[in-house]
Amino acid sequence: MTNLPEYTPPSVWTWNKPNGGAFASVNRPVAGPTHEKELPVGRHPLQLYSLATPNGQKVTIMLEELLALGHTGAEYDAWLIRIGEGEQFGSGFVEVNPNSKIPALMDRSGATPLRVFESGAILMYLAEKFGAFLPTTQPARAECLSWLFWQMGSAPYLGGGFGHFYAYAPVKIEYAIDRYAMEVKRQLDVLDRRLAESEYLGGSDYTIADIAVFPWYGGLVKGWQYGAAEFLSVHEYTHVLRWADAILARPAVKRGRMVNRVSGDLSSQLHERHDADDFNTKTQDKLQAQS
Ligand SMILES: N[C@@H](CCC(=O)N[C@@H](CS)C(=O)NCC(=O)O)C(=O)O
Repeated sequence: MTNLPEYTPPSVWTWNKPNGGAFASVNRPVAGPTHEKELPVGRHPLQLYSLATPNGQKVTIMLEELLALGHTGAEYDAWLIRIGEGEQFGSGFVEVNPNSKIPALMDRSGATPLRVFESGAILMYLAEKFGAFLPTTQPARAECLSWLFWQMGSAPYLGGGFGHFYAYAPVKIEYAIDRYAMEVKRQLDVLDRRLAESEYLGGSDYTIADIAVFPWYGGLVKGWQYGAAEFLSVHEYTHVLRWADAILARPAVKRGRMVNRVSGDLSSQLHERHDADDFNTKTQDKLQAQS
């Protein structure tokens, strides 16, 4: 081990300097809003405030899947929250998610608007509301929820651990990258063994467990995350790749991945989604050609 930085923690931590990390300008050690800003409200029953990160994609994929099944009550407005610019700290957003992280959902279909935050809670809420993508009988329900909650507990090691230290930290720390690369490879092996014996994570049916895990671990094996495909030898996880390709072939998944996307090919970026036809007319390539 050669490159451990020298640091002796003081007896009490204080926040006195920007740390140089990729998100230093928005990270703070306190919660709550930084500024007054009401959230926009569109015409549909569901109002989503999000960005097409893996956590954001889970919800847009789910909503597009529900619409594809014919659940018109799942029509939604997807508003863009630019987390790099601190929009998650606006007062309106904090009222929907006191944790100031995307995705956040308001269901305005009832007499009283209802908020849901945390992507796993949003997936469960929508699955129960529409009776889809979550088995109602055991043992399938328990298996589906086990993998859903596996994702919620595991992905922070991938994003906040591996991704942060491999791609975003201002210094490459061998100890941190080793620790999280080992854990992420172990997680990929967990998934690979499960998907060797089962078509989908919950069993023979596609469920919210797959919808939650795909944007993170499917994205990793497809080489979309952190430029780390070669470093993590993702080609070894053949069953995860087979599963990721099957999910990616779903039209609703293709649409869900485009919503609130602000990077990549212009034709894949639908900054806001207010109507099913927006996929044909409001992607950035089309909007820029008109202006
Ligand atoms: N456990 C949360 C995690 C949400 C999360 O970490 N969102 C990130 C984007 S992927 C975010 O909003 N970050 C902004 C910030 O940390 O200030 C969930 O699954 O909804």
